[in-house]
Amino acid sequence: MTHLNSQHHKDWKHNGFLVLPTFFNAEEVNNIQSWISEISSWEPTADKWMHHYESTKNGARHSRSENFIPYHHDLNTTVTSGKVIDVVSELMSEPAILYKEKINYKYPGGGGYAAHQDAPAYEFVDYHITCLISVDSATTESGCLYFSPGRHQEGFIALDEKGCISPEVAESMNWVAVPTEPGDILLFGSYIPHKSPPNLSNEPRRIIYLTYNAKSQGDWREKYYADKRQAFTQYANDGSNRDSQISKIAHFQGKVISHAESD
Ligand SMILES: O=C(O)CCC(=O)C(=O)O
Repeated sequence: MTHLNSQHHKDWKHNGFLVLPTFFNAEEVNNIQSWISEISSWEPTADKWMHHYESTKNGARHSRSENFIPYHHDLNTTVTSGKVIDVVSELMSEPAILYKEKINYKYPGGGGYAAHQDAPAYEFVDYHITCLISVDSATTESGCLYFSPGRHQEGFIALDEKGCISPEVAESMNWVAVPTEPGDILLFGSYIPHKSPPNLSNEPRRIIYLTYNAKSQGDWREKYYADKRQAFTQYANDGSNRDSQISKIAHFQGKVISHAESD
């Protein structure tokens, strides 16, 4: 079954991102919302899923969870079979496989993300497509994504020491807000520049990000998380302060705190 028409393909090629409204129906959205709540209630572990926390105006909150797919049967089925992987494979013109997954919670007062491309943080394979599932409304007030249309064809753009697009160059770029509603998906490649503001609303802005690579390039998911865990252990000990990041690039602008500080 195909999910995309020729206009979708044209928009994807031209802009480097694509919104498919109401990809999930109301019942599916309800399920996804309750799965996300379950995952966020899991106690942190040293070797399975990871949670990250930030300090907000309402106190400590989750900023991100990742590496949860092997431990949640229903979400696992939803993202590794059926229409999500089908639509990503359609855009890739070949079968896709999950590379990594995360939930960015962005609770009220939660931090934004500086202008960046994902490719510098996604190692081992040179191209990825991410399928964003809007769990809540993402508006300009609650911190939806902004993209710079058409700038996905230029390779790395003005990478600075943080792994982001240098602020001077980012300032000169054209940005469009891409709000989404619960059940919408937003697809984007790993070279498209994007950013998002903090959540200035009183509502959560939870989003799931599912990142895939071409299956023909191998299954890197376990290696990605083993490598990330090892890198963050090193950051905690090398005095570089990089353990205050939530990714290998320093794009997150919230105030990161540890699990101990979140209690
Ligand atoms: O969730 C957001 O607001 C943006 C997240 C993002 O760009 C990222 O995690 O790389």
